[in-house]
Amino acid sequence: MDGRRKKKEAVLTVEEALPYPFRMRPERTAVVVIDMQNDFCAPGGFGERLGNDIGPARAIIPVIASVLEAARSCGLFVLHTREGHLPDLSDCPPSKLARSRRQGAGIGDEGPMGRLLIRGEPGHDIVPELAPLPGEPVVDKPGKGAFYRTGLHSLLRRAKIESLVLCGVTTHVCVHSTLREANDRGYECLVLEDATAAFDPRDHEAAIRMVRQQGGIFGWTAKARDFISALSQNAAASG
Ligand code: TIU
Repeated sequence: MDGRRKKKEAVLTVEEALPYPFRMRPERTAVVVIDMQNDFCAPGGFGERLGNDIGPARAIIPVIASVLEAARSCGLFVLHTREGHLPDLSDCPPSKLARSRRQGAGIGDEGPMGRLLIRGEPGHDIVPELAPLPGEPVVDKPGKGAFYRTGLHSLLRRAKIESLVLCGVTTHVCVHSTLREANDRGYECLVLEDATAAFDPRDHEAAIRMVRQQGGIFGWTAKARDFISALSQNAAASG
């Protein structure tokens, strides 16, 4: 037409992914780090107050850090999410509030990192090791899924993203809710099994198995190192 040839976009493959190799175009792939906040990863936060062991959430911090380092060096789109509510709780469903109180982790109650699960409080901050870089979007969400009452879908569409690589906590709650919402919207999702965690490893294992069952009913799973090595092949190829 105008004589210009469209540049062919690279396609990378995570060969070890299950249930079969995961193919992605790096220019259309986003790494999504879900809810790696003090409220879920630090003592005295919402997660621990719910009665959970935060050990597994803390254990994935260095793994996610290595994923972020690789993704950033390849220029992948990186974004972060945080679960939390407005100080007046106007965006918190009464059902969620009542159940949190019943469990001894009342949303909005005072804790050692400020009010539990409230935007602007220290507990709501992302852990320092995984702090977003300037320019990386942070999507604040009132629900478990990152698409519900947020601008995430528009943000991803504007960036022409078609594939999501999911990290964060917890595998069976916010990661799965986001995965399912993303899957229904047509995104191809890869869940990094050692860069996601649940408070109870049994929940994590079950949630990971659910992703890839029935031929990848929600998407794919892989280890962080396999995703990183797929990215490094790209770096090697483009010199
Ligand atoms: N309770 C639990 O497992 N998770 C949450 O409440 N939120 C997220 O998973 N982020």
